[in-house]
Amino acid sequence: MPVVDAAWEEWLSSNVARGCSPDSMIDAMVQAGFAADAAHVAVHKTFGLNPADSAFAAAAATEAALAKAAPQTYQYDEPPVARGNLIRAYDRDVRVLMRCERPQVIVFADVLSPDECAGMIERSRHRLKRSTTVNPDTGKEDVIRNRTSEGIWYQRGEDPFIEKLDRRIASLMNWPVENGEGLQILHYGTTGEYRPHFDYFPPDQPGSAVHTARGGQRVATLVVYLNDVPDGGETTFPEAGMSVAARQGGAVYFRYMNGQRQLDPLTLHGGAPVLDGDKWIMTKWMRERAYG
Ligand code: PD2
Ligand code: ZN
Repeated sequence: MPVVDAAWEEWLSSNVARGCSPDSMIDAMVQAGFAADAAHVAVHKTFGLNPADSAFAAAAATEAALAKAAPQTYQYDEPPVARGNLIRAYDRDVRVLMRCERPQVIVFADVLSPDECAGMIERSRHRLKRSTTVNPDTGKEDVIRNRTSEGIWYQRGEDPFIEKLDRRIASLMNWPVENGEGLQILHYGTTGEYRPHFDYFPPDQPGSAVHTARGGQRVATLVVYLNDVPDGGETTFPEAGMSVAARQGGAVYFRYMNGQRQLDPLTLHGGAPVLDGDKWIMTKWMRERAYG
């Protein structure tokens, strides 16, 4: 189990300064392998609150502490995605269903056709491996309980079909295709979930440097739903009180790094437990520079 060393103390204070909520910080620490009570104590000490005092949990105390921390607010500059209700993305017209400004989230329909979704599932089904999560201390990929799914990665442009999807998605996200990581396919069975997390690599966690050495920080994500999920499996944004249902061919885009390289804590997100059936998604993460 990790310990609250100097790097974690730095992470705690910078997250308080950025305006993260205590709950989101506790979630992130638990995701990184801390016991819930240890995370709870560390977070509340950083907020200058006494963890033994039951009043500290009261919303008023939390609000006061947040106000005192004088967060450096994330600046919402213009996202790169085109305006309008229909976007020509390389070889396909993609419909916009919803746009949210804070955090920057866009929901699309028709990113992939039903045949393309089925083709992606079929070519991936036999190659799945249990998914991993980045260990914040070491930067290595660990299999942990917070992510109960199986997945595979495709190399960028590894065959003409994958290359077409890489180009379509880069065009939709309006970000260079070279800055994209390879497509990842994930499969969740019933009860499978991915607890709330950030897709960016927290700058103050020791393990992040291993990942940002190639291509820099992640800037935005596109999650494409490859099947309809009968119940559960939404992509949730707990800080924004928002969730997106999985509809075949649809997708959710979210952007978390602005032009000043600030990171948006409101993009905390997760994959809710699948309550009926299973769930297939395809994810593209974009970096600030070429991901060579
Ligand atoms: O499965 C999802 O909806 C989901 C939600 C959030 C997947 C990811 N993040 C991810 O793969 O990062
Ligand atoms: Zn994610």
